[in-house]
Amino acid sequence: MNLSDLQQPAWSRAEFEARLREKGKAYHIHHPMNVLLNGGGASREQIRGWVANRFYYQIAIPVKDAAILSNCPDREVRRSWIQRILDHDGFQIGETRDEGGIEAWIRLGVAAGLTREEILDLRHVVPGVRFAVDAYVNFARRAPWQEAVCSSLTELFAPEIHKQRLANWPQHYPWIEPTGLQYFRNRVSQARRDVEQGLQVTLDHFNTRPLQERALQVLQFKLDVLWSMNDAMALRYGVRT
Ligand code: AHQ
Repeated sequence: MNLSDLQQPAWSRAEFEARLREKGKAYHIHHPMNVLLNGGGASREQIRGWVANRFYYQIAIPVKDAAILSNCPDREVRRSWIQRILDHDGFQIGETRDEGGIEAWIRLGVAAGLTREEILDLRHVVPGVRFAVDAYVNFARRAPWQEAVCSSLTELFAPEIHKQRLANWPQHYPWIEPTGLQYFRNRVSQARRDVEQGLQVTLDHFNTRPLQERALQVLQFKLDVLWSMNDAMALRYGVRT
């Protein structure tokens, strides 16, 4: 950002949203690791390694979202945002029980041939995945809550990646028990709902040109978190990048 940017008028909401969406070009759907996975070329070891490493990201999400809640003084925002923690951790409210996304991810791992124990004890998580995920959680703890909300907008691009898995994995990886893909089915609609709220908060809060430029930087940081996770997994599991 240079001096002239600081004096520029803010982009319209539509222009600002378009620039956020334009960053989808750097989404990890384009990473060679995901291209291999969704193209059907992954080995059992590569699939299992990806699931076991991504588990560390999945268990970090509710911790990250709780950090945002703890920094957010706005009850209306918290009332919606708290749903994300329930989605991942699951809940029992009266007669209504939901196992949650973390449990669904463990079932994905078991469906792919991992044991519950080796998923939960994180033995397969490589340092680069751990550091990228920890950077995301620590960002959410210390950044202004609106910036942490903005960083979740990589999910603008997530429905597509989940739909790709649902479309391609059953034919490419028939050895994965199909019920294991339930997590992806759940996320298509949950991501859409989550992104609606995240986008409105972002478009409302980042309302000057310098703030809008900052929002793009924050989204790029999170895109880099996802990309770095895939770099570390590709290195460990022999995927050429
Ligand atoms: O399963 C994913 C998920 O629950 C979330 C929450 C959200 C956030 O708060 O940052 N991002 C996210 C993502 C999930 N799955 C990833 C994938 O490729 O399966 C995509 C990821 C994202 O786009 O940030």
